Amino acid sequence: MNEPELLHTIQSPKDLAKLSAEQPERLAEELRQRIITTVRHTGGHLASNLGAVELTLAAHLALNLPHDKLIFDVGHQCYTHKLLTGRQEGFAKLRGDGGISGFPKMSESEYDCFGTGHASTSISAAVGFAKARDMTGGKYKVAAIIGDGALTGGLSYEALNDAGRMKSQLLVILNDNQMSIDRNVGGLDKHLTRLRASRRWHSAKRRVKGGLDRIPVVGSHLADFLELIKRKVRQFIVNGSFFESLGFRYLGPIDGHDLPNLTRVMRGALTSQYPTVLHVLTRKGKGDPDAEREPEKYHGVSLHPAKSDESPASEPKNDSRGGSVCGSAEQEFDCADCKRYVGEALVKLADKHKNVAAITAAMPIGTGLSVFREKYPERFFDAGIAEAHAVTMAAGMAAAGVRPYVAVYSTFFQRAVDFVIHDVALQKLPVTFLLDHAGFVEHDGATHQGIFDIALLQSIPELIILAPSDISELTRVIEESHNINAPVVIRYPKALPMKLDDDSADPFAWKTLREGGNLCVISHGAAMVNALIAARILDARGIQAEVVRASSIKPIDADAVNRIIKSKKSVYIVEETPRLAGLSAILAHEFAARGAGAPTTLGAIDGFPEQYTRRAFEEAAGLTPEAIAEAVEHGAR
Ligand SMILES: Cc1ncc(C[n+]2csc(CCOP(=O)(O)OP(=O)(O)O)c2C)c(N)n1
Repeated sequence: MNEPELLHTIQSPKDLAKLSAEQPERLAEELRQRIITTVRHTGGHLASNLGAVELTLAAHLALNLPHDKLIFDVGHQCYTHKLLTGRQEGFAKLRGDGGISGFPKMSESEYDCFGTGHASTSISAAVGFAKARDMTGGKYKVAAIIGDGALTGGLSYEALNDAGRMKSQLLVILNDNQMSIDRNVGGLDKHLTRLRASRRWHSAKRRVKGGLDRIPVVGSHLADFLELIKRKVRQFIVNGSFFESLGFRYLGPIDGHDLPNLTRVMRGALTSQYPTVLHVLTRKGKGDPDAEREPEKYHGVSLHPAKSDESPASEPKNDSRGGSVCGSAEQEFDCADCKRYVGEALVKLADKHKNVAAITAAMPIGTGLSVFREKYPERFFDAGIAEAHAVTMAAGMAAAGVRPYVAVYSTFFQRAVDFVIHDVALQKLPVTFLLDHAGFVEHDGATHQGIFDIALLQSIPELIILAPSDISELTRVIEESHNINAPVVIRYPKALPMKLDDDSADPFAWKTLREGGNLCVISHGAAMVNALIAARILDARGIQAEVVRASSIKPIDADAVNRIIKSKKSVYIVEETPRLAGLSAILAHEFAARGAGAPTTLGAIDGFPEQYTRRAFEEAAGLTPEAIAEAVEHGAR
């Protein structure tokens, strides 16, 4: 007979107290199954969540939430936490329109005490909570869960360095699965490998000690002797942990899937009145044979439209590998994911030029660079989750005569802006930045939007910003960028149509894709195709609008702007931009400088777009072809 489900009886962490001693392990299995079945339908982060089930459940058993504070890093492993905190219903629509976020979010639940989506923030935030507690006489405990991948991010070290001198409770739970999205990189990973090895030594020692204890008299002496030399031998093997040298207590490593022991040790660790690191070993993808075998492939599972509600998404895709999403354009244009073509274009460039190098920040698959890594391993560099380091390292390489191409997502590039200004642009170094997922980003929600890069970069002198709107143009400007002796940003969305028009010879020249009357629509990037479809809709209504492709955002094409000002009555800019920023802001200024009224922006975004589908986003922003046509027609009247 099947036992009744435990999970549905857990509506808040308080219900965990009602479980018998054996039930938490059954609950862990139910959580794991719920995550597998849901994520296969909704898409989401599979492997990371499966590895963190026991870890999260143990934290819930050991802490008193929401009084105590549990802070996640990246947050992509928070599904168990969401299922235990009253969100089982919303979980069925995870990451979809109207569903819950795939990341912790303060506005979603009192149990999400700190939101996240970008890596390496948890220890800093936890230090903040602990300092606030100590300052205000609070009594709560603070714990951060951080992966070994997120620990490669620089902010983690700044926080560890600060926290090491604290003399109050702060628990850092290191979720070590030896993986970032891909294999983890760097010196700290080597150190963790040594610490992991100490676990094998510990368990061997425990076995020997247990055996000796059972031999009367001689055994206990020998065991004492063993205890005596323990510290020396441990030092020899582990050579002191990095965390201890910073002032932390270090516990572990322990098995992250042995729930009873994990809970016991975590409870103990939380009694420490000093900053403490608990090193927990987990297996990414645990419980799903495919995800265990290929955790990098199953890090994120893309939403594939299931054929029926019963059929799960068949082919899981990496975080960023999902099927192409061109929004409205998909029905009319042949669309594809950009990253594949970016990878191939870079390989071609490297075939031609020996000085070409490719850099990524922990996302070789997500940015399409894995093909480059295979062909040119000695010219490929993974900086870890360290976008700022990737940028300044590229500056150093460029200063030494190499032509580096740095491929990162637009949203993660945000944290490297000072380094772009100070190390690259100021020194006029020819580094090319390839910003993937620029513009609106589906499903991951507010933390992952790529809408801010133009706003953040447009004021930087010397920097060129190119925004191709089809894959043919994208690969061409990558090739062209090698001839440009200046820092260049090439920004592009996850997916684009293959070809909208023949490429212009000059990457800086704006091109008229469709002739029109005295109306003009200027666009770039993912929005371009909807502007074209809108012009066709208008044509059917007897209204002719010119459609201009603004391939270069900085510099703008001054000749094209002068011509448009002279010949057009109304000008519209169609782009995915925050209000008062982007090409719209640049053109408002340029038009005013020439004595013309500012063009009208369609699509300006107020606030942080949530986890919409592309279509829902276009509807909310007024960027569907119909909405664009409507607005232009209205202006024409
Ligand atoms: C600043 C930043 N850069 C890149 C990413 C993309 N990213 C999401 S998860 C991840 C790997 C995280 O590895 P780890 O912390 O070990 O967690 P695991 O998935 O292994 O549990 C990366 C690189 C990000 N979220 N934030």
